[in-house]
Amino acid sequence: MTQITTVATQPIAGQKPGTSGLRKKTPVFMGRHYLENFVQSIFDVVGAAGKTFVLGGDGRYFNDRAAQVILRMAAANGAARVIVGQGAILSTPAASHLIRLNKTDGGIIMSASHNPGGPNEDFGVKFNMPNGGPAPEGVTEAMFQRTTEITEYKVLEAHDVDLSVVGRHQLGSMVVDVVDPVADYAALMESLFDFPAIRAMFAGGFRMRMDSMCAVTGPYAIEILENRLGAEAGTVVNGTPLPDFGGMHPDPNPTWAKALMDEMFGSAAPDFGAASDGDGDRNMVVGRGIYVSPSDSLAVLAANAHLAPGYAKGLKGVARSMPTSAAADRVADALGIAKFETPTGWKFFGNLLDAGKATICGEESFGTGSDHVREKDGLWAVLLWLNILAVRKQSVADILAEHWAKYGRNYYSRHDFEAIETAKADAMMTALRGSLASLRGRQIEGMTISAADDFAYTDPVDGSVSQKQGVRVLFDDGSRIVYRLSGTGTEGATLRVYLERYAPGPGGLDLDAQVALAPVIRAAHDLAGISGHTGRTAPDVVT
Ligand code: VG1
Ligand code: CO
Repeated sequence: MTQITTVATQPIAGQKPGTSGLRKKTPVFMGRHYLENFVQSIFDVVGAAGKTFVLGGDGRYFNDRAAQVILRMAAANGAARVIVGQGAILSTPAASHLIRLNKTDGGIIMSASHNPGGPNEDFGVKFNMPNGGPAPEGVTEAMFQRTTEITEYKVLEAHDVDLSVVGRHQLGSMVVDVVDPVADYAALMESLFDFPAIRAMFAGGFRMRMDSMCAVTGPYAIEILENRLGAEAGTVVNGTPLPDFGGMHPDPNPTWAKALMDEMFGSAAPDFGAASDGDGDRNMVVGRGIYVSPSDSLAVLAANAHLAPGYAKGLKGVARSMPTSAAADRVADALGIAKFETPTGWKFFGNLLDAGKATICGEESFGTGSDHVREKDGLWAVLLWLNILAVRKQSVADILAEHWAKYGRNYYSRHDFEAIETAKADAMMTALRGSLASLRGRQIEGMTISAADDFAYTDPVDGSVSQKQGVRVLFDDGSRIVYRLSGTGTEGATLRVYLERYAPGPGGLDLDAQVALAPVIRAAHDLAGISGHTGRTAPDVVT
């Protein structure tokens, strides 16, 4: 027998979703009423009665248990049907696709993305809308409000649903459809890219390394790259999703994907390398002996997307997050298409994609995607790169060199200062914000500050306004510094400093980015008083 129980509860402080959903330490999520309060708040805001949702996660520790709780709560709240990835697994872009494909009322994704997983690491839950994209600020704010006043939640008393095999189950009066997490996504990729051309490139001896970092993309990458495109067996490494990601930190950047970087810069380097993050929405691409900065990757993809069948008609527009370099803007200008600058976080791209204003979007944090789903999509970016390489028959290094020669180069780097005491980071940002009015005209490191502000965004589609999205300092020579605090961390504060400098070419295009940016980096430390406020003189992670 199954029976709906109403459990009395009390609000738990601090259940406030950040840049992408609610992220906390796993033991916090596993604490009494914690997951339940948040899930009930989601259902209270979006409504569950008679609705269909998608459910899946990145496979981290607690993913399987949380899925059972969410299913029982969905059933108790009157949902009609939930589509779950087999083993409760779904990459974020695959979940977005399933929401759209099945025209569901949204979906719940269990992931803390790049944050490490395990009993003492991180867990997270995010809600995606019927368009497949992350809930916008208005909705996440309503969910947070709900968590502050919740008094009860509903759960069905029932056995676990067997999620290990594909098929249909009944949970109370709700249907649970367990689906292959890869099949529909792989079919979508096949509809966008020239698989025969890429297959021919692999058959011709092209070699790549894909590091799935023991996170969710392994099964997707093995099916698509090895099985469908014929890349040699073993192309995908760390391809089995593990609850603790094998102890890896599944953040695809040169620091955390060091093994891949070493291989790509070594003597036996393959032609192309890539890595993706915990939930599969982000990517790093590397050529033989050359690192592709995410901002440059976005620009190259925008400039060459028409070479892939799915984008042969051209792009409607290109959108980038504010801290992302202006390299993509130059491509948009050259193509004569619209360009957009949004706050950090994929939720801000959704309206532009839905309204048909932009086709390709990207963030400096290794996220790129298009209107094929409403999330950033790591494997999509890898496949678009492969399609471009198959058509142009050039190396990654040659493609980048040609790109810079044509558009100039936006030298770019992000410096992260992690686990700073929150009060100190806040004090630094407050002081910086207080100094903005006086910065204009100031000279530093041979540059003159032409403007300084706190980025605010008015959504061009629905008119909603998002304030305080990051401090920008602009210089007369086109250089730029951006400061903001991370909204995805779970320990103290992470300060992100984004550094950019433009070199028009033809000379000065092949410097090391840190060397080219040295004056901007010094100015960034000076202007914000980073060491005075935080005690830090050097970043923990440089990308
Ligand atoms: C970071 C990135 C941001 C990205 C977000 C979620 O946010 O900077 O660009 O959208 O992570 O990505 P923050 O607030 O820590 O800077 V994912 O793939 O890790 O969910
Ligand atoms: Co992610």
